[in-house]
Amino acid sequence: GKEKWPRGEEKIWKECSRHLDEDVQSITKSVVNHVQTSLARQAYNIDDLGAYQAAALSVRDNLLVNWNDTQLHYTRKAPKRAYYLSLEFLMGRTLDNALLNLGLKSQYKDGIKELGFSLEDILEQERDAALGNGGLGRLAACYLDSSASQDLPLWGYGLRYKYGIFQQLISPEGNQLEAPDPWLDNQNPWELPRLDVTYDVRFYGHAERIGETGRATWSGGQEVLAVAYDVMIPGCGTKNTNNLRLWESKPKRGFDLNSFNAGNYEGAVESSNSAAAITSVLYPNDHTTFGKELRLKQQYFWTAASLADILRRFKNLGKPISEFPDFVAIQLNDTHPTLAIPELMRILVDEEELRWDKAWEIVTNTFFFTNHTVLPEALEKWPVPLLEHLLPRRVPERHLQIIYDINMQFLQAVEKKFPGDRDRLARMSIIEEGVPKQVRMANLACIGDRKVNGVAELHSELVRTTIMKDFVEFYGVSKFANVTNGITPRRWLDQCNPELSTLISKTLGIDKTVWLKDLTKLEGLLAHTEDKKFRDEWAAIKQRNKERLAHHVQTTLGLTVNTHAMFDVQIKRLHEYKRQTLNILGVIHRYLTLKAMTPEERKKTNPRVVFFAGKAAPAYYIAKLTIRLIVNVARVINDDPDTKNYLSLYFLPDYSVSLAEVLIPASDISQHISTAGTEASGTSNMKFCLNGGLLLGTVDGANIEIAEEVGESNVFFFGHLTPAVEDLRYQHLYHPVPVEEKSPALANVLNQVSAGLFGDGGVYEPLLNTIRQSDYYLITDDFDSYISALNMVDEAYLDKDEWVKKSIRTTAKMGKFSSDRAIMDYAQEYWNIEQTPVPSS
Ligand code: NTF
Repeated sequence: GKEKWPRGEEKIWKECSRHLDEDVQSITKSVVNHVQTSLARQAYNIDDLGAYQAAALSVRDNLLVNWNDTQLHYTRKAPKRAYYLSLEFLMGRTLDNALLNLGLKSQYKDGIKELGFSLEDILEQERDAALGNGGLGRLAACYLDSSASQDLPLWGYGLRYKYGIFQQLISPEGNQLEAPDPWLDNQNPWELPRLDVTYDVRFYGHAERIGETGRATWSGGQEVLAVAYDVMIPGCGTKNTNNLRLWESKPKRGFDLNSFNAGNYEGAVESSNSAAAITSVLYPNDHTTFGKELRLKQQYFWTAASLADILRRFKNLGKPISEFPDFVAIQLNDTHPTLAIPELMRILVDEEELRWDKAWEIVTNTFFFTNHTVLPEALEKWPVPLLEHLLPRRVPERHLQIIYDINMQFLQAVEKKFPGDRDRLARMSIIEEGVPKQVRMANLACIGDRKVNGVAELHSELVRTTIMKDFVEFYGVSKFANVTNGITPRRWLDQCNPELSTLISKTLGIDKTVWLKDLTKLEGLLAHTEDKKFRDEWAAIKQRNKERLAHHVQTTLGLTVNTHAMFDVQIKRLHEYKRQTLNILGVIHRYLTLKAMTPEERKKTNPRVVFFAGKAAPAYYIAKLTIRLIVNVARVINDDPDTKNYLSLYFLPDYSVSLAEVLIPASDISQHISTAGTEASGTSNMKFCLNGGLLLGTVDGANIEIAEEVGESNVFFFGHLTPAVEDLRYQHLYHPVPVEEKSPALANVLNQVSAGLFGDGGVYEPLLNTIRQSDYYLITDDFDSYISALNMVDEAYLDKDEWVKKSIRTTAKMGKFSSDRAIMDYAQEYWNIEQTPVPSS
């Protein structure tokens, strides 16, 4: 018979159940309790870090009350669920966010104060969870926040890297150095180890086909254990608390007994090390692929464990396997989890013993795929020999065999629709011919999915007309859609800019949870743009945010920032397509222009402080050289008595989510200046605008939709448009025009760098040559129009009143860019899942 739950008296369980601590007294009590019984410390030896840990554990207890209720509610209601598979979740800090979402911040502030600590100080003790590179990983984090806030039954699945994105240091010469990020060293109060939730994941070994059934068995090789760690994701203004499940790899047995018995002790330990290595580190590449075996192992380990877990949960429902897509939707965040497609085929065919066609129907109704870039170097391809080696080794290799089978059926269908078009078959094939052959993951993802989407209107259109053109012609256009990215207004306004949040609530006359969950309500601010008192408060908050940033720079770098200048910010991964070079060359141009002025003329200019932050992939030479140039230009400019009151420049090391939270609210203008057609969306552009910073950018990614919302008169656009890019690149190659002719101003800047104005010019030659030679990212084409745009920004800033109005209008029109809108779009148009609010008991 069925086991009876609960085992004891239900009444007792209910009576003893934990509830949220809502008053200061019980909060103080629970913090002290954790100091004593979790940390084994006391009033006499507790410092800020200890106080942070105790407070975090106490908040975690509260989160768990909601988390448990949510999971039970989802289990009982058994709605269709969505799963977000992402190799990256760039979460940042948790404590402040959890307090705000639980609505307990002021109580904790008081409680902590009674214990003699300041909440502000202890919040600073938390290390960022930096399990991501940039926009793709932060987007995943925003979507988790929105899924909980919108009561959607969604779980994230990722890897629990022991080391997150590297710590960036800057050497005395201005070079980026990388140090590991041991973020788990102080224990992580936000995760729940689930040592009982484990799966075996097999690598290597061999597969044996079973007669003509199409099935196969797979055995031998290395078995690794996947252990679950759960991270609670609280929603705002709701009980719903979702789950992010991160897998850690462990050796299945302490070590390999066979080697040990054969006297090979080292070999035995090695295999256990190699299991642990799988989740040891996040790959720090952004927009490139390295084809490393360990990365492929990560991808397979993670997709296999996640699918096994999803399948187990589905099976608990007792439904026939054919109903799998009625209860499960899986979103593939980029091509990283694409091996989930052959893996689910393997499970359905080999283990569930379904016919191939039936299995394929399930698979293609389960998966959805988001593409995040059209840059060719970022499109994942795996060498066939690597896949052969990693997954079953002997012929026929199971996953590879499945991929070949999928490909064969697919190409037959293509051939039927476009008879004799061999070039088309070669382009659409999952396998790219060559030495070695490669598996094109984007093709596999597209073929194995229900729907493909890009992340902003322009980008989705480029997906349809460039990288997926053949597939659009084959499947029809309706399979290829758009979901413009979004950001969570909880972290990116309420948390990072509390004063502005308060002013907005006061002005709109509504509780913050209302507009934080329906961001279009911000439009109500428009009615107040003519109110001088409101504008003054708005401007005063910006000023205080600038002072907060200046204070941060003072305490971390020991440098004094002029807070009366315009704050101009570009923060993102260093990449040629993002064109930090255009920015720094523009700064040099400004410097040279100022130098040529008389002191009286300079006084009439608009003082400007330029901030850069961002990491370069460790092997990306040109990006690292750009950092070096920025750092050395900063040294010269900031020291020049002629100009330093009018122009200064800071490179803030070790960019992170937490640093972004200080930088973004302080910006007057931010730069999003990618070559048209290269930045799929961008998401920091939305964050700056939400905080009343204006946007200087190219007609690219989500900049376009931001301008549509706020009106073109409130943004500063420049540069060539996407359709011109290809022709310009062609001209650079076949009809080059010297920089001197194209832009004398730019030529002068380049020459000054070469001549050594910022230290040994020779060092920068490789960087300068990318511009002087093929100039793939069109710096020479856009430079003059960039400089005019900067001048227009200066001019606009002189009219302070009008500037503040623009700032208010910008914030007011950002409703569309809430990640709540985006997640609801996925829920309704893709996953077909429903809001499942947990009743407040
Ligand atoms: C990034 N893509 C894009 O470059 C950004 O424009 C976009 O905002 C984010 O994704 C989120 O959609 C990638 O990081 C990757 F991996 F695809 F190259």
